[in-house]
Amino acid sequence: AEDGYDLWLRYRPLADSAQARYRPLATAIAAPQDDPSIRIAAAELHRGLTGLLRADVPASADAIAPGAILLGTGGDRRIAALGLPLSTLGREGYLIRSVRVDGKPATVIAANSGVGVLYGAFHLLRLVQTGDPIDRIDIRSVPKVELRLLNHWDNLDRSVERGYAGQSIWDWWKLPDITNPRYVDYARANASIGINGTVLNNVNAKADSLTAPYIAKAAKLADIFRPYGIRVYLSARWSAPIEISGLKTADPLDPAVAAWWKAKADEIYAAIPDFGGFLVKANSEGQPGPQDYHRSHADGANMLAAAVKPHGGIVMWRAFVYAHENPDDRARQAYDEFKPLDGRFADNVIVQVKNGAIDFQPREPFHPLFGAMPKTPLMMEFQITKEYLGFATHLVYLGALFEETLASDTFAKGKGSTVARVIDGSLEGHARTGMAGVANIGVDRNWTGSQFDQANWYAFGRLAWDPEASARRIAADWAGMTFSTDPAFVAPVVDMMMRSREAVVDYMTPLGLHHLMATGHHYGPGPWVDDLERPDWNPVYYHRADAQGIGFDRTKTGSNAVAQYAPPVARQLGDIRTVPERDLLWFHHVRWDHRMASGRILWDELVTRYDRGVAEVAAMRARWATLAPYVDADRHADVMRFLAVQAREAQWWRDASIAYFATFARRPLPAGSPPPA
Ligand code: GCW
Repeated sequence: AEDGYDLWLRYRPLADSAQARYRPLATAIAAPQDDPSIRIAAAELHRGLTGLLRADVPASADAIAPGAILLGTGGDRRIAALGLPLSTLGREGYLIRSVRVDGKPATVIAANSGVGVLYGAFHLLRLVQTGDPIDRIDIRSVPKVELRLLNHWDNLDRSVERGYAGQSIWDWWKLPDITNPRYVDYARANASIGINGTVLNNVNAKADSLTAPYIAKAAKLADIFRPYGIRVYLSARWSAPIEISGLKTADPLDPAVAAWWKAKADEIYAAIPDFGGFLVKANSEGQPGPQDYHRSHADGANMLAAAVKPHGGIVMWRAFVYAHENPDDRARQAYDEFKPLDGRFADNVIVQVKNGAIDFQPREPFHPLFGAMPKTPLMMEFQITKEYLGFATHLVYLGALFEETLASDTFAKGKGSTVARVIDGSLEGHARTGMAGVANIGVDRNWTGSQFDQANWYAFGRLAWDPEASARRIAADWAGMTFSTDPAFVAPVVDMMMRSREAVVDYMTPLGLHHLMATGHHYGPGPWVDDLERPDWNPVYYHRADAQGIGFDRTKTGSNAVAQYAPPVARQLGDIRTVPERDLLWFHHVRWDHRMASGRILWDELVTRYDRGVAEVAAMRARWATLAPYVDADRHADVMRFLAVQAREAQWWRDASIAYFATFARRPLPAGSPPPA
């Protein structure tokens, strides 16, 4: 039975006609055996092509038959003889070309490293999986972003913070002696989409993860991942020197503290020579940090950075801070704390910023820090796991969300200063660049808790490689590889995926509403909650509904958070006449009878959007039902069951939200509204 374990690397036989087309173009794999990554590339091609073409496609060191696929780096004699332009590919880029070798037609996959060749092999496989022609090809691909990382919020007891796919795949008790074949499949899947690093443990870190036994466990995983081009990183707990070694302080300017971290870094690098570095959540949500000692984020980050610097390591310092004193607007805090530090971070520090200023909502305007710290490399943090978007049960394609943020224009250096260009370093001239995704992976057979959540892992990797790639194209690749390449299947599924994001916005938090989820777990509606210990945890703090209207005034008359954006953006968002409706209630407190673009008043529009979200899920469900002929019965039924839950819960969101907001608006439902379920 199909259970989704194979992800997008299924390699089931293509249709007979397609097999016949590809077979002469994939007769054998010629690959040198001395590079571990190239050996893996050859093995993957062998496995993939043999499955897809139902023909043995042998891998060997030298034989060049007509139709061979030749792998290698510029160091190989045969590749060198082809005179390919490898010099601009960097370490990870690759070329795939139709060439002639010894007079015979062949396809070459060439790069400057074995990992580059491996990426190219996965690309060639994708072409075959999705039915793209591979005769006369000439592909050049170079990643635009240097660090393409998963962040696992995995705890050492194997629970996963905000994880909805079962326990952590890291079996800490059995490591390092016993390893799971799943670690290899994890590495294959990540390499296939260009992910080159993984932070193994939760940012809410335990000091234990930096002790000798855990370093040995992490080292074992690093050994497994290395030939797949994946480096291991660890989240560091700020107070670890106190907790592990009994130091009196964790003050970053105390020489004993700096010496402790230096020794710790040396110890880690002795076990993991290519250790990537540390990820740090400090002075946020009660975590310890340098501010406990009246030092700045830069003081903290730079001290750690000095410890890993001799080994080539980096520090990723998170800007997700909101803290102790209650600010009048939580959305302002990261900018207020970090912007003044621009230019004060060491050159091996990169500041990791969430896509929006609150917290991974179904929709947030881009974070105002993007474009605002030109002297500091900023990396993106997206959340692949759907903490605020219905966990693993709701079908929401996040490619659309990621793309929307990346395409947003910061106007930091005039028009065209997109978030993507901040992230890829081209806007401000940074070589150090990165994108992190909070992983949605667990021990469930299908890895991500649902079939369609695999698409979010996939899309994250592809967009990290190229932040300007099209989410729609990526969805089409994924759907073709994962289910069926039949256009009668792909077209409606891609359409459904692309619309699914707007659907969840509509039925949970339309028109710029945010943070209305139930307390703690964030599943289901809770807009009425107003009794939590901190005001900025309460949904009422965010929607601010009253008899006059609804929404958070972030303009001059309110918190003025809008002023954190570059002037053209601030002007547009700060003016109720020009703000896009999708962000309206994020920035403005708006009267219930405000006239919307549709001609409806705000209250009616709000209700209409909630209805629209519910209707969209009903349409998704009806559509998926018609696609049964293209999908194996098990996975089809699996998705069907999830959509039934989503349909019910979209109604729950709508009915609960409208009933609650009606107590302020005191207006009838607009004519034609469907009755509550
Ligand atoms: O989204 C919030 C989550 C916390 C998380 C925190 C963070 C890891 O609710 O679970 O903690 O953000 O990103 O640090």
